[in-house]
Formats: sequence, structure tokens, C-alpha cells
Amino acid sequence: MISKKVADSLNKHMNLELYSAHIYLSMSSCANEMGLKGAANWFMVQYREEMVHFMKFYTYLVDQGMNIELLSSKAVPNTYKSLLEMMQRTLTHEELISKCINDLSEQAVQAKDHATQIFLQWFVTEQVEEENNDRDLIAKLKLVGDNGHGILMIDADMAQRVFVQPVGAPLAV
Ligand code: OFO
Repeated sequence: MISKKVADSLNKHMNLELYSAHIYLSMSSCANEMGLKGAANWFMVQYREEMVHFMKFYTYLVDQGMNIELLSSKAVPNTYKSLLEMMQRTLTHEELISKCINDLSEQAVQAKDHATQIFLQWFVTEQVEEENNDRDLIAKLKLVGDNGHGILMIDADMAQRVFVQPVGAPLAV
């Protein structure tokens, strides 16, 4: 049995995951406009991952007998100066998400809600991986600077990213 207070916090965060998906979908279109098809693919995969995160929260709340509330999503930025700026914004956003997940975990501990603590563990691990991937790309982009050839090599790398549906996760798209 989940408390209304914990359920409300999870519902709020579920909406933030949807907002994350919108940010990356917008970045995908922006990268495509810059001629960076690999980066566009990378952000599209990120969008799909965020939709899985959203659906994980949705399914967990519904399985707990809750009626979810979709809050209207605010507009997301759609202009960026460079791929480096997009990745820096991505890292900043993911650090915010990590903090929110940690706060939710703390709330679940305080409420002695073991089911929610276990549910959130997957996200705790996922955030470490997401931040690490973002830092790697930022480091590479800083190394190449404005060198077009270097950026295209990173773009070619980003084209290799493939969406993998996590085992047992609800289908999002
Ligand atoms: Fe990017 O991990 Fe969800 O939001």
C-alpha cells in the first residue's frame, strides 16, 4: 500500500520524465538541422529511453491502484549553439533528475515504503550510467573544439547508439 504523499511525489516525477523525453526529442530535431545525423539518432534513442522511464512510473502507480495525473508539459528549448551546448544541458538536466530520484528514495525510506525503495533502485543505477555517458561525450567534444572533422567523428560514433528495451519494462513506443 502506497501513501498518498509518496504517490503524489512519484506522479510529479513521472511528469518530469515525460518532460525529459520532450527535451531530447527537441534536441534530436535540432541536431538534425545542424547536419549532425548521428547526434540526432543519439538524442532520439535518449527520447525513447525517457519514454520507458515515464512508463515505468506510470505502470508502478497504476499497479498500486492510483489514478495518475498528467500535468501539462511546459515548452522545451529548441535552439542550441552547438552539440557541446546540447550535451552540457543534457548533463545538467540529468544531474537534476538524479537529485530528484535521490530525494524520492529518501522519502520512500522515511515512509518505510519498501516496494517504492526497490522500484527506485533501477533509476538510481540508471542515473549513474546516464551522467557518465554525458560526461564522456562532453570531454570528447571539448577535446575537438571547433574542429569540424573531429565533430563529424563524434557524430559518427553517436550514430551507433541503439535503443534497447530494458528487460521487463513496459513498452513505451
Ligand atoms: Fe534521463 O533519465 Fe529519465 O529522466
